[in-house]
Amino acid sequence: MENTTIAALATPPGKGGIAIIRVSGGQAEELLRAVFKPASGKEAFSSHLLMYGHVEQGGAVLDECMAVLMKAPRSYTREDVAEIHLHGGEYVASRVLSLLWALGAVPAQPGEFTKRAFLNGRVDLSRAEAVMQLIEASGERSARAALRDLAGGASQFIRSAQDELTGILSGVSAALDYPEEISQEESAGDLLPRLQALENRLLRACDERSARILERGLEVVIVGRPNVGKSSLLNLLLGEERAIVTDEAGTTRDIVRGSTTLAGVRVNFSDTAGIRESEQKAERIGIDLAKKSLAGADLALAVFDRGEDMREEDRAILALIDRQPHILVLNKSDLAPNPAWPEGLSISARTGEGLEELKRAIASYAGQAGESELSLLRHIRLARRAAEALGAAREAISRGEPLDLAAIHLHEALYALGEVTGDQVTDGLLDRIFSSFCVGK
Ligand SMILES: Nc1nc2c(ncn2[C@@H]2O[C@H](COP(=O)(O)OP(=O)(O)OP(=O)(O)O)[C@@H](O)[C@H]2O)c(=O)[nH]1
Ligand SMILES: [Mg+2]
Repeated sequence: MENTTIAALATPPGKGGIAIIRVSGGQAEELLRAVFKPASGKEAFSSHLLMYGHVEQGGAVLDECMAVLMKAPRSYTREDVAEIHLHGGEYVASRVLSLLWALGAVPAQPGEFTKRAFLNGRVDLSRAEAVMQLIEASGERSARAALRDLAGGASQFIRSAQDELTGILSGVSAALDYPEEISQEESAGDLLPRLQALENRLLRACDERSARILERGLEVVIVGRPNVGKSSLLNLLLGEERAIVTDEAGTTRDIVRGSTTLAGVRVNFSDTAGIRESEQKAERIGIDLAKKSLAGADLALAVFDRGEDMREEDRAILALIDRQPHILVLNKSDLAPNPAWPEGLSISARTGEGLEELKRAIASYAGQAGESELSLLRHIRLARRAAEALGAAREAISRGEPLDLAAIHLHEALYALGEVTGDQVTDGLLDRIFSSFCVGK
């Protein structure tokens, strides 16, 4: 892999102000010199100097552009890197890329620039992943968490756990090597509290729910009997006419989705078919879908028509949502209220009254998303695996088993932590992680 020089469009395809082609590898300078003619010879092709000039093919000018050469190791990949900043059109960019392929560059795989940065030791794995996390960030909170990891947040947390664990392991090795001097009881008395403390520290950082909300958004499903104003509410929350609204019961059948950002967190709404007994095939399927999405949601907005009496169908909804996080939304507050409704949040999907309060209430269900030391699900799963191995080691020691057994569990824990930082990785794992990146990153 070190022998190949990769090239790719680093900016999104399509029309734009500029299109940047990035080249990395041993041939980067040679390729840049072959396609780019600087306007001034002075200091041309000095490292980290932005040059003005033209891209040429066989003497014909393809574009007027800027270019820069960044010599190893002071580059994104730690290899020689060249960037060509073209006018942002698809045609010119693809012509220049074809030219580079013809000269021996190979197309970069998704995430390959960042993968090279990792393999060349410029960033550890958790920081490489933070690059992707930042690109994918959908709101302020996920961006903040990504920046923290990019600055080394997750990696520092894991490294300090690794240090502590290595310390514990050397104590265990000493006890194993000198059984006459250190009795097993003695070392157990010292080990158990340290293991417990480390286990707790790791577990405190394992908030899977928050991490999932940060990565994919808070899943909110809107349910209720027909005609209470679910689709109207979806449209109001999204600020656009996404779902069809009519005064006929049973308008919505398919699930209508839409996302927005509330208090820095991405929220994915699903509007569903009104739940009732129905003879209509399509409507019945819609109702089944509604019940299924309810089961998978982080939060249910149960919508009722405040202007009407509570019906059997409303009671069925209350029973359905009873066991999961929900907000009772009493819609149509612009109409004369029927006083018999339970406590809920009054809102009018027609006038927008109560909307801000509802948004705040929804955002509060995102909990501590982005506040914990680990924010990527992959990291959290590994930290939890490490904590479980520490627990197994503790139990083995408490049962009075030989220390060798505990040592095996401790090595398991160390291995899991190493998978976060990339000290322990397989090619398969790397491929899995970097293939989710975009080409050119
Ligand atoms: N007065 C008043 N009417 C509303 C309000 N919200 C919705 N409506 C009306 O209630 C009717 C039903 O609205 P929808 O949003 O289609 O209701 P739904 O719950 O999605 O209905 P289904 O898709 O059939 O289950 C429409 O005529 C809306 O204009 C409100 O806050 N006040
Ligand atoms: Mg509807």
